[in-house]
Order: sequence, then structure tokens, then C-alpha cells
Amino acid sequence: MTISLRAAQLGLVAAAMLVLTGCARHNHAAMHAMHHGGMHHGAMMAKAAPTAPVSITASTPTLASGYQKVAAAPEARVYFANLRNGATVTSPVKVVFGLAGMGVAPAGVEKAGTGHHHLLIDVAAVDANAPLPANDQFRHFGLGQTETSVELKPGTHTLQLIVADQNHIPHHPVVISERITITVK
Ligand SMILES: [Cu+2]
Repeated sequence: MTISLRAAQLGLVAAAMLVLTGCARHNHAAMHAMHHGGMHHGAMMAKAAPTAPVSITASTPTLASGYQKVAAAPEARVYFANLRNGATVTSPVKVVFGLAGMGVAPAGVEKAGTGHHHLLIDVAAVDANAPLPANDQFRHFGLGQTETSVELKPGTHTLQLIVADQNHIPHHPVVISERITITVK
């Protein structure tokens, strides 16, 4: 009796230590939030594996046609403002586009340091030296929109944002976001 009770206590201590070890990478604020959120330690958020990057051609400053690509602002960065890699969501999926270091201008408007957003859905390859295609996988936001809502089938999908110029041609160098994978319930 005494021995089995002791074994059970040891088991609890071991489990607690495992939990502590597993959480060591998380900061105190996050742990605090988790405790208050009532999340069981066993359900601690695993960091999602990074999504494989898109295959993209090396950007050239000038296209074969002689078109001079629009220069990206130094430090320009496009990102998902409301989604992260590994997120589980329901359709329709709201996507908010974040852009730092550059401005948004509608398609057709030539203005230095600007471009318009494109959402790439399940796109594996991008040609950085041509106008982006316009289809279900390459969505253009040529009115200057900074968010959208997309209907996606259940399952996993990759999303990526890319900014392009007034002619839908990516800047030089390319301004493209992290490629993320989301799961639609
Ligand atoms: Cu476009």
C-alpha cells in the first residue's frame, strides 16, 4: 500500500517535471495566460512546423521586355496581421494584410514606394519577373484593399502575400510574406 502510494506520488512529480520542462521555452506571461485560460498542460500549443517556402525565380531589375521593375522600399515587409502558421480556422477565413515600409495604392496608379496586395492560395511557385496571374489561386486586391474573406474547403491550405506594382509585377527585390499553412475545419 505504502509503496504503491509512494510510486504514484513519484509519478506525479515526474509528470510535473515533464510539464515544467516542456514549458521552459514559453515565457511566464504566456504560461500565466494559459493557466487562466484553463488550458490543460497536456494540450500545450505545439509550435507548427514551418511551411516550405515558395519556389520563386530570382528577381531581375529589368524584365526581358525592357520593363524596369518598380523598386521595393528598403526594409519593406508584408505579413499576415491576423493569422499565423499552424492556425486552425473556419471558412470563410478573414485575412488581414500587414504592410510595413511601403504604402498601398490601387492597381494602375504609379507611385514610388507603393503597390497592391495579392493573396496566394496553395501556390507553390511564383515567377518574380512577370505579371502575377489572376485566378482563384492568385487573388489581386487592385482597389487597394488591406483585408479579405476567402471561402476555403476543409483541410490544409497554404497562404502567402505578395505586393506587386501598378502592372501586377512584383517589385525588385520581391516583397513577399512568410508562407503559412492553415487548417480549415
Ligand atoms: Cu495585381
